[in-house]
Amino acid sequence: MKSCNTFGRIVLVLLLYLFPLYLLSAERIDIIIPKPQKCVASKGHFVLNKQTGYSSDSRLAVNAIVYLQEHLKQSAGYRLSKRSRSKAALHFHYTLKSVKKAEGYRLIISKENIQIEARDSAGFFYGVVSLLQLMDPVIWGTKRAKNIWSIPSCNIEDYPRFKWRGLMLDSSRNFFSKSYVEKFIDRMAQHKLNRFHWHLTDDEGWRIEIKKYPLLTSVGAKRGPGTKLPFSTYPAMRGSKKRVQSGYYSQKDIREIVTYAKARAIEIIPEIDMPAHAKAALISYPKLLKDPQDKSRYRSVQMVSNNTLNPGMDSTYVFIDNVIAEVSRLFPFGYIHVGGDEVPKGAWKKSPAVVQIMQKKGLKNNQEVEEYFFTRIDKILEKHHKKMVTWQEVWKDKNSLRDKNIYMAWKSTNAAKKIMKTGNNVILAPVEYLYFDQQYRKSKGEPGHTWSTPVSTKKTYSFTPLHSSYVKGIEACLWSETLLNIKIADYLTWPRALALSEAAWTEQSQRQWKNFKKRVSEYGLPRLKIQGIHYRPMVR
Ligand code: TNX
Repeated sequence: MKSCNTFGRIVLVLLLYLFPLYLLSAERIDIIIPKPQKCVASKGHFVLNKQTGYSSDSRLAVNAIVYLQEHLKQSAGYRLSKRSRSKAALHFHYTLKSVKKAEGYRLIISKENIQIEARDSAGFFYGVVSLLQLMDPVIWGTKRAKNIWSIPSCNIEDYPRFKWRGLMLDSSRNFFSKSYVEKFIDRMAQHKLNRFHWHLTDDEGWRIEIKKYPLLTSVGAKRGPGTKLPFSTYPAMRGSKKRVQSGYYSQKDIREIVTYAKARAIEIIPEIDMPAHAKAALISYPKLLKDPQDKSRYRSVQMVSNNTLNPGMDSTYVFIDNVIAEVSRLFPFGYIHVGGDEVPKGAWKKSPAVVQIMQKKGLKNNQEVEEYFFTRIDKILEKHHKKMVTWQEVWKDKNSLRDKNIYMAWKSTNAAKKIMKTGNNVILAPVEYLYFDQQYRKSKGEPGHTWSTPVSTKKTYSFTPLHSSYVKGIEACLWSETLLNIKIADYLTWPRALALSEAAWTEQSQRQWKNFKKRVSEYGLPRLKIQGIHYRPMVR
């Protein structure tokens, strides 16, 4: 008994002594963005070349394999061939045992082989994304770069902190080509962002083809001289008044973009903004959406006049129902964003149709009219088997909207807290951390909006999301009033989106600005550079 005790003590002392040594030898690999939850380096490298074969035991790995092969094809000039498990060095393995969380993966790289384990398609995809990040950054380029790739040995166990890791692009204020939208999506995927919120309609342009209402795009997607949409803000703030800002996505374009995103583990949330921010729709179909007797005159915060759909007329709801029917068929994801932000104060005040509905339904003020409007919109979405995402303005203390809906808290964290208190779900998108349309720092030379505080990369990185089951995730917004070209769009997005990705993916305890900053300058920016992204060079 006594000797056993002594033996035990010796083992304990040895363990205590060896443990720190083990930690020292197991050096971390600080390359990947967003930082994995657990990543331990081991000795040596795996050498990937033309002869390397792969094996897979799951259909769920298909997107991941295609993505890897596309990058190899471009940068190495070959694809890996499929082999039996015993003859392959790169294995894709489905497991519920060692990977416990949705979208999680294990990536084990040794001198002899590489194993990527996951339980779903996103997990396999993220395993490949991490693998690619561990390779020479030229793997992200489009040019043939090298034949042999040396990948450091390591053991990674990873999963996302939030289920919703979003980035919004406003295609209305300034239009972005299909090819830019795809690039935008691909860059999101490279950093494990998984919700592309696509702001498709606003005062300045309707950008999605709706077969039932062709004027939405033949009229509502054209802005500038010679068109019906000459706004105070056209073609966009600070832009030339001579430029015509036109463009929309055909349904074919959209189907292709949805497929493109799906292959990269990204869901798209289309936004049809209503009842305000709807000037383009109103100009295209005034008879359906405007009360002809309405004498109200008002301007939005962005100074656009009379931009709100009339909530007192049945034709408004028929229109929305038909639009949502087409939108629902195009976008398979379970949520549609229906806006709800910034209804101007004076809207509908003098509309007889609204007065009538107020009397009929016992609605006391504009607020209650808005509530009535969204109750009907919620029913329309339910009919089309979709849940609703809206801006925070739609939330009310007591409302009859479905519990599964999600509110985007953009004004402040306090707003999010209030919403959560009533048992409702939120996405955190606070302007002072996550509005990528704001300047990085206050300066005349910096592009971007100035109406809020500047949002430096460091500020975005410092965002500490609330911890609650009602917080479904976080999202950054790239509004496009000042985005006159794609260089500005790139600049305002990167490197802030790197900080976003880590705030959304990595557990708080693993995050540290200094470490992030080092990773960004050593690896993050070179990866953006090789892709020709016009990022902001200073990481501050
Ligand atoms: C507010 S945030 C808006 C947008 C503008 C943005 C400019 C929100 C829900 N609405 O319409 O583009 O500010 O920063």
